[in-house]
Amino acid sequence: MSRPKKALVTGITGQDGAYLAQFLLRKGYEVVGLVRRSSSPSLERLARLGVQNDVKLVEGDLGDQYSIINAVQAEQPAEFYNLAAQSFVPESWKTPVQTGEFTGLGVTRCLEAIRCVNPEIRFYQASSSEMYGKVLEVPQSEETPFYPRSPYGVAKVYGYWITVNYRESYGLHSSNGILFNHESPLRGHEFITRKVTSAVARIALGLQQELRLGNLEARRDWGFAGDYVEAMWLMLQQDEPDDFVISTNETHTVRELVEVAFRRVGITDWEQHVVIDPRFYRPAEVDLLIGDATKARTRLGWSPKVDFHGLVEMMVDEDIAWETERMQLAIHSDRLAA
Ligand code: NDP
Ligand code: GDR
Repeated sequence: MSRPKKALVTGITGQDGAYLAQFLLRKGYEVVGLVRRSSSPSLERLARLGVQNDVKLVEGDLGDQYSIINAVQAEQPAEFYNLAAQSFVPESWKTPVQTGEFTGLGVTRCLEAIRCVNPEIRFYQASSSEMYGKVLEVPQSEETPFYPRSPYGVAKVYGYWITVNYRESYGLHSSNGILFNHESPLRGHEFITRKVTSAVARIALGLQQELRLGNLEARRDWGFAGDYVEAMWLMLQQDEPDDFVISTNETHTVRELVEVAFRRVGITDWEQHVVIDPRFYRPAEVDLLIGDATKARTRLGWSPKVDFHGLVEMMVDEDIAWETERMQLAIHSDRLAA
């Protein structure tokens, strides 16, 4: 019997890492996750998908070349998915150097590890629609020039080109997925979708009164993370490496997101709960992101399954269930303490 394929995944504790681990395990892969040293690594997302005991974790940091070489040398994966990054755009204005270090240079460290240890390992880089920034074309495709608008976007442009460069310089099978925003019940609470759906759940349950937001007119092309990890895998199954836009080809405003989320819990006068707070505006905004994923559809046979309304409603429903469970646990522990 042949040995299962092995994949090394950086960023496995993040949203996409958890969904990709689950996806690869279902395909029969051995999954190894690179995690940075911490007194208690957060395995919460892997646990919520029920796969925390099925992945092997190895220590490593995108800031440390040696640790990545060590992990690749020890594990000898067939595929390497680089999902790790400082991924929150506003944070990148506060920590531009660190963002460049991990989100940008970290990609070179991964590629160098592959080049030194085994150039046959296939590589996926988590590139981003933020590279289009002040968009030069609508919708954005693989041919659209980049114009990043944040230190994060600038670092991702570097990561994109170094991935192309190692493909052209050393013949590596290295591909960029240019992914537009993708969300899920496992999304970090600082990102707009989860910030809205968790607040809506708490407001519906009487646990919170107001929701403070920034620019309601910003537009994004939002998809479901569970759909997008399949596209990552498909890219590495192609004979030739290449770059692909992954998106839903629909755009919605933050205002629509807020309306759909509140409507799900029966609240129509949502303006009563929303406070516009200048703290959540950005120094430079990305206004109109909408992807054209024709190449992925035709060449990879990929298409998204969950639409915008389905996504927002799934997230609100899970946040209601989550908050309800937390309330019940609190009541239960109060009873025990009494
Ligand atoms: P998350 O923010 O949820 O996860 C980021 C992951 O990176 C975490 O596991 C984090 O580990 C890890 N990480 C951060 N810094 C380091 C480091 N120095 N060394 C090792 N690991 C590190 O991101 P997502 O899952 O949403 O996104 C995955 C990737 O896709 C990111 O590169 C992101 O920039 C990119 N992307 C995301 C999109 C989206 O809409 N979600 C769209 C386009 C691109 P820890 O738990 O230790 O913090
Ligand atoms: P983004 O995601 O910057 O697109 O990056 P985010 O959800 O943070 O912002 C989307 C849009 O919502 C507007 N907005 C707010 N955003 C946040 N976070 N908080 C608010 O209160 C708020 N009010 C309005 C923002 O101005 C913005 O226009 C995500 C990350 O996952 C990146 O890593 C990834 O590369 C890109 O998506 C594609």
